[in-house]
Formats: sequence, structure tokens, C-alpha cells
Amino acid sequence: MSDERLKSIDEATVEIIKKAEEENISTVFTRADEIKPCPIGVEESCCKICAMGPCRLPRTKKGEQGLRRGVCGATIDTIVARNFARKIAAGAASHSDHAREVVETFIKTARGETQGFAIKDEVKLIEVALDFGIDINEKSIKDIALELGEKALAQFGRQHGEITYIKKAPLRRQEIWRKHDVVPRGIDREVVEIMHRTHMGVDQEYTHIIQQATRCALADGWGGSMISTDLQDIMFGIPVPTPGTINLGVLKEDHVNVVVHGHEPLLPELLVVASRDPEIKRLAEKMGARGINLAGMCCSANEILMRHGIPCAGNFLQQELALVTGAVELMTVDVQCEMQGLQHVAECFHTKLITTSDRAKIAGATHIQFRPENGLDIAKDILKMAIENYPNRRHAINIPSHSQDTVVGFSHETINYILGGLFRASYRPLNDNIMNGRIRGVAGVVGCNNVRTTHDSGHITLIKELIKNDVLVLTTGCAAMACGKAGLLTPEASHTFAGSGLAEVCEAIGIPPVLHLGSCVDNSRILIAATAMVKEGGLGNDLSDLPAAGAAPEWMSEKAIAIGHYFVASGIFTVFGTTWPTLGSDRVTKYLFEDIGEIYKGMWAYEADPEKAAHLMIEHIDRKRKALGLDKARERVLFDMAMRRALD
Ligand code: SF4
Ligand code: MSK
Repeated sequence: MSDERLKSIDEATVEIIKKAEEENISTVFTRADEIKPCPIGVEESCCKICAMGPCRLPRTKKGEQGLRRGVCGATIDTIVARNFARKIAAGAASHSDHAREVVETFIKTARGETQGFAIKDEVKLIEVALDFGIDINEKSIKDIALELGEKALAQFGRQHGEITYIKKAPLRRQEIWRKHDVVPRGIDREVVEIMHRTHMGVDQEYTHIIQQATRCALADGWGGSMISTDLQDIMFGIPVPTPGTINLGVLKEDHVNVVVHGHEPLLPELLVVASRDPEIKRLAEKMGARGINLAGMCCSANEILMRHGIPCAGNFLQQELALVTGAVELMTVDVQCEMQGLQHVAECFHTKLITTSDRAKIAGATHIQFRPENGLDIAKDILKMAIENYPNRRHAINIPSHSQDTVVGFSHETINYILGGLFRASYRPLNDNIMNGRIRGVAGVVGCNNVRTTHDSGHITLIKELIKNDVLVLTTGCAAMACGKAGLLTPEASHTFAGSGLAEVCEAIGIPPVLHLGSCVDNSRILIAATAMVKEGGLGNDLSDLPAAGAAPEWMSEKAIAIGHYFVASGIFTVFGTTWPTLGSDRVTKYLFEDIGEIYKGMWAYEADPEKAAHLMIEHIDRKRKALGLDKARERVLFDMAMRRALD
């Protein structure tokens, strides 16, 4: 096995890593070889929040962790908890600032001040308006949308009370949150309060720091992220099952290739419209290309893949590799998960890197500010720039042949419809199949790629193990794209990879055993789907009663920690892979892995081996089945690792 094969399980990725190495182009894969992670930083045993430090507190010998202190006397527990909380603040801030941009565009759209956007889904507008307590009687769509936009915007700066969407959770869950005083007041307030509390010499009791981190994480999952998903659905349409194609092979040698990368779907939506404009196609042909080929990368890809079937060129670790093909005329980036290394790779080719958000510039890249007021004109200008760049190709083009067909776009609303039908939309069939044991339980597997582990391997190993054991998987983000590339997002995958019970249900309904629910902010769709299962009845009164678990086997971003923590605080057992950012403190780690379960009925776990992680999740699901009295319903036997090895 060559080194490249240890870097990714994806053939297209391996092929282009080799090309980059042969041409001496620095990518995330080569830089990871050059820079080893700091062992003190890995376990978060350092503090640099004041100028008396940095205080590095490496573990010396076992049992000594309680004695380790910084110059100010801060214990290792305080330091690790502060670092953990700051990650959650950054993650929640990222999702929520994305949401704010969406809300502001939504308001401008309601006022008729944007170009190319519309209030597309009036039914969802009404539903969300009712969630916000808006009296819709005798109001026009425009007035309802305006009122909704203003109310949604007020969620960010709210100072007291409770954010609105908390009421969407099961009643039992709301009681738990109120009892433990973690209901978020306003989204921005919770982020600011973490930054204050973790300043030098403020909050220095680790459980108290984690309590605020919990409040902030809930403000993300049941606040910013959920607002973003709902308002995007109203403006761009609720995703429905859509065929798509994924992997670097979607790039086309004889087309002008434009890759749209990042998270906010605002410009990407308009690039889709602009790319279909006959004038743009004519211009591309005039330059000798056969047309424009728009492709997505990371979560922007998920957004336009599930709403428009626009092909996806790859996930997080493939962003630079797309440019190494030599075939990309232009890449747009907005916010989050965009490597600065992109500009270096772009300079090795003819590629233009375009930043489009006033929050994010990259040295050397061209900045074109996206403004919704003339968004369609901006989208067309960007495509024209790409077309003009087509004749500047100066390298041999090397596009891998690999691409995989997928079915994506399973929103909560669609799952409801597919299971129950148009007139009796319902989660009843799902609950019934969990109760009768055909489906063992449900897992949310989400999150990034991390170059410190083999690209896509954690996702695919873990997910295959789950579906083989009859666990239905809901997926988002880069995990979803890994599944797409591995062929798990097709109805046929149930026949090939799923256990007999899950396969029976998937084949009857015609769905894949792994359902693509969208981008990182769309993890809120998983919360809503889980809530719908509770409300349907038969599986307990709370999210923590469900035979369900979560995982992010290849996480790397602070957003992933925020997501994991709102899942845990919502009662879901959640397993992370790669590394775990509290290992410096045994007490904080025990608190998050065990004690917090007493409070929120959900807890964290860390397991770097994805197969073992899958079995932790399955064991948790089985414990929940037993608690619900459903353990007898399954006549199928779970083959654990030892039993399978014995068979081999
Ligand atoms: Fe060191 Fe305390 Fe300053 Fe942190 S706050 S850097 S532990 S002195
Ligand atoms: S893009 S946050 S690497 S999932 Fe949402 Fe992927 Fe993680 Fe970024």
C-alpha cells in the first residue's frame, strides 16, 4: 500500500494527491506530513488567554492532574473547560452568523429589494410564521414574511426570556433544560457570555463553564442553525429527493468549470440561475468551451446538490485537489472551511480564487462582494470572469474518471411524506418498523474530514457497520459526501450494504439506507426528525428515550463540537473520532462522558476506531430498546466483532 492510499480511501483523491506530489504542489496532505500536532495542544493542556502565560501544563504522571495549575492558579480542569467552551462559542457563532446573513437577505427579499430571490415556499412560510406566534389572518405573504424576518432577526440580540424554537422540542426535553437553567436567552448573548466567562479570572469552576457552553450550543442547534435551515427552505424550496453526481470526476475537460465552495447558499443559488442563462452559455461557446459546468464543494455543494442536482466535486479534503486537476477556471468561497492553501494552489494553475463575503478575505485572492440587491448581476459577472479565463489553461488537464450517482435531499418534510404519503404524512411507519425491530434504531452521522485520519475511511467504516446492523443513518456535511462517493446514497445500497430488516424497509419505500439531509446547519433537520419520532408516539416521551445515537468520526472544526454538544444536551449519545479536546483533564472528560448523562440523559464518547465507535452506538441503541421494552421484538441476532471474526 502506497502512502497516498493511507491518506484516502477514495480513488479520485489518491490519484490527485499523487499528481500534486509529483508536481511539488503543497496541499493539506503534504503540510500534514510536515507539521506534527502539538501533544500539549491535542489534549488542550495549555492556556494563552493572558500575557502571564502561555501556561503549558503537560501531564507528568497519572493521578497528578488535580495539582496542575497555571501562573494565576487556574487548574487544568478550568483551562480545559475554558478551551472547550470557546470552541463551542466559535462553532455557534459561525452557524449563527451564517443564519444572520440569511435572515437579512430574507427581509430584503420580502421587501422586494433583492435580485433573483423570492419567497418560494409559502406553505413553509406559514408554518414557520406560526412557530413564531405570528397572527397570519388576513395578512399578505409579503407582510407575513416581513414580520417573520424581523422576529427571526430579533432572536440574535434577544437579552432575556427564551429563544422561540426551544418550544419545538418535546415537552419533557424543555423541562430538563429549564430545570438545569440552560435555555438560551438570545443567540449572540450566549456567545458573548462564553467569551466573558472564559476571560482571565472570571468563571473558574468547570461544571459552571460547561453549563454556559451548553446554553450556547443549544442556541446554535435550536436557534441559529434552525433559523438558517427554515428561512433557506422558504427562499429556495424544501429539498426533495434529487438525483445527483459526486466526486472530482464531475469536472469536465471541455467546459468552463466553476466550483462554488463554502456554506452560505445565497450566491450559489444565483450562480445556478446564471449558469442556465443562454447568454452565458453562448459566451462560453464563443471561448471554445462546450458550456459552463457548475460544481459544488463542501456544504455549499450540499445546498445546491439537494435543491438543484448540481454535481458535487468533493468534500473538505478535496478542495485543493479540485484545483490540482488543472481544469477549474474559477472557485468562489464565502465563509467557513476554506483553506488558505487554496490561493497557493490556484497560483500554480490559471485558476481564479474569488472571495465573496465581507467576513472573509484571503490574501492574494480577488474579492467580489456579494450583495443580494444585485445578486444575479454579480453571479453573471463571476461566470463571465470564469469564461474569460478558459483560454488561459496552461497545464495538462487531469480529471479523475471517478464519479458516483446519488439520491440526496431528504428533509424532515420529505421523510414525513415518503413514509406516510401526501394525505397522511407521518413518521408512523418509521416508528412501527423500529418497534417491530426491522429497524434497530436511527443514527445521525455528520461532520468533517480530518487529514490526521484516512480521508473518508472513518465515515464509511462506521456507517457501513451501522446499516449492516439495521440502523438507519441520517447524514449531513462532509460525511454525507463521503457516503455519496462510496455509493451509500442510492436505493440499491440497501440491498448491498444493509442488514435484512433495514433493507426490507428501504426496498419497500425505495429509499437509501443512508439519508442525505443537507449541510452542517441542516443538523437541525435531524433534531426535528428525532422530535417528530417522539411526537409520533411509541418510542418514549423524550429525545433521550429514542433508540438513537450520533457520531462525527472525522471531525476537525469547532462547529462540529458545537453540533455534538447540542446533540448531547438534547439527550443524544454522541461519539467523536480522530481526537478528543478535553483529554488534558480527567475530571472534565469524565464530566462530559458520564456525569452530564445524569443531567441531560445524553453524553459524549470518544472512540478513534470507527468500527468500535459503531458498536458503542449500537449498544446504546439496544439499551434504549430494552428500556422501551422493545428488545424482544428483534428476532435478528447482532453479530459483534468477535462473532464475525469467529465466522471468518
Ligand atoms: Fe496562565 Fe492563568 Fe494566564 Fe491562563 S489565565 S495564561 S493559566 S496565567
Ligand atoms: S463543510 S464544518 S468540513 S462538515 Fe460544512 Fe465539512 Fe465540517 Fe466544514
